Amino acid sequence: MDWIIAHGDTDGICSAAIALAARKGSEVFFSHPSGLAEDLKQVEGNVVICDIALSSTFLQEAMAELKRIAAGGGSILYIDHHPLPRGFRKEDFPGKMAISTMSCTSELTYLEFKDLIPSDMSRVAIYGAIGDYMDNTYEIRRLLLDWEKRSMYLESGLLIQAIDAGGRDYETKRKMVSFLATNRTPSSDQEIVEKAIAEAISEEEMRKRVREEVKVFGSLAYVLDLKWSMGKSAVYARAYGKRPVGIGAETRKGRVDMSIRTSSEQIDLNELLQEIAPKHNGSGGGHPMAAGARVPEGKFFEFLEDFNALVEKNERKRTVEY
Ligand SMILES: [Mn+2]
Repeated sequence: MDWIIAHGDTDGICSAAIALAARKGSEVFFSHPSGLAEDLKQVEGNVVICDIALSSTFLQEAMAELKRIAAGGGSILYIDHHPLPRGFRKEDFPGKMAISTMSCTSELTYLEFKDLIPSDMSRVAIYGAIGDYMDNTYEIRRLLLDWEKRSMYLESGLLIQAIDAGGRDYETKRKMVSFLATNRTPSSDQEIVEKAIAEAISEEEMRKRVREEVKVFGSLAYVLDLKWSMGKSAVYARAYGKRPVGIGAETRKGRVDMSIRTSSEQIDLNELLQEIAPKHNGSGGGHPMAAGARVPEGKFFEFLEDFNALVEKNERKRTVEY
């Protein structure tokens, strides 16, 4: 059996769709950095892993599962743009890695499979790139030359909003992957369009609620338990809290999950969170300007305190350097 394991955001879904167009009939499922090792246990055969960071906390377990799959004769293709954990040795990886932190995973997946899929699938790479704010790369700009850019923004906007509306509904995400793998447009699917418009309308309400409910702690602005997209909450919290770092947080199963965004290129959220979250029995990481973290419920405010101290120290350090 062939497998595709992807992150459940727009970039992950578009990457999975491109991989599925090349490897038809693959079983598609969704995972995340802290669940990857566990999810790999059900995999045997060839696997493509898209847009899931390798977490330093779970690296040994994930590598053990990957080695088991390779030993059983399965091929492993790991495509990602998250920074690799410190001390990771590429030569120890039991498969092929297509990695770069400069492009989104959809772009990397498209480049990997482009000889096996229709060239029109380039627009699915474009949707994924816009979803991850990474449409300004050399390759995506080149692919955009063959399309009407403004129409691509409409299509990706519909897709992004519909995915945001869906939350953790993996069955819907899987349907979207199959749909996009056949290169139909988001605007041609009534369900995607309706969900996207409803989400856009609720965004207009919710961004105002973020403005009313945002709390500020040092250099951090956060909202807790708004029951809305954590990523968007983080962006609006940062904007309305007028702080360099915004956090959208949600209490779930005894833990607090967070999406974290910064507007400052002087702050590397991935590095800071990998350092600070484990100290509070949590995990965290992602990209320099967009990342996530999870800590036990009782540790949230302690975590904020330490995280803020580190953000402020980092901002000062970088300022002095100049
Ligand atoms: Mn991504």
